[in-house]
Amino acid sequence: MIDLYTWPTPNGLKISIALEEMGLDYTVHPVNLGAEEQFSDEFVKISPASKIPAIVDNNGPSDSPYSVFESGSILIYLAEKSGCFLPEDPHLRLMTLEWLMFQLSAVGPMLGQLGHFKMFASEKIPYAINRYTKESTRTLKTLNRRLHESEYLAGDYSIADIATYPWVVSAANRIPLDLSDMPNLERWLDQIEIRPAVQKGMTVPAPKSS
Ligand SMILES: N[C@@H](CCC(=O)N[C@@H](CS)C(=O)NCC(=O)O)C(=O)O
Repeated sequence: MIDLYTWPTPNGLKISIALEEMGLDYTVHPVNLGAEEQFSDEFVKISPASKIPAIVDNNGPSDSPYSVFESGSILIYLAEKSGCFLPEDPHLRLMTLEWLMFQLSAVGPMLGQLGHFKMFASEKIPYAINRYTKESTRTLKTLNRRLHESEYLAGDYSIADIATYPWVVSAANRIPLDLSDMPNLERWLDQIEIRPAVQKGMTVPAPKSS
């Protein structure tokens, strides 16, 4: 059984989608970022930078509990544990890791900063909003070009798609950025959206009923 420490943000949703896709049993532990629960002493032992997501695999290597932080590391760990969504073929594996790294180093950070300056900053700073709109659009156009030549980011559906999907959903629906001139990206979104595991993973953690 895996303990998942998460909150409904794109970085958290990647891991619930992956766990659902891989059919791994997990227990959800919501870490309420608004209440600053990520800074608790208990959570920092699992996630040293006080960020979600993090996991504890109670049946880790040598069958002992094993904690993993950073969403990219968690995705690679889960893919290797389950044998799913990270090909063994060296070329396909490298391609998957390239697109995964592109999400981790460009798509997520640029959209994250854009979301911050557009939605949360108390002072609206046009330079920052313009800069991150431009850089975010640039990453999305890169994905759109890639998806013109490939059905999924690295050939078959993989952890690269799982990592990128919740960020593109956020770009389209929350920030929002206009994707209408990126038809390949829209086609890819539609293809992933209908996957039952994705639909389930996108609802984790479920809102508390009052
Ligand atoms: N590089 C990290 C980024 C994780 C991250 O930024 N998590 C955000 C939520 S999406 C968070 O925990 N924010 C709380 C904080 O910064 O205090 C990863 O990919 O796991």
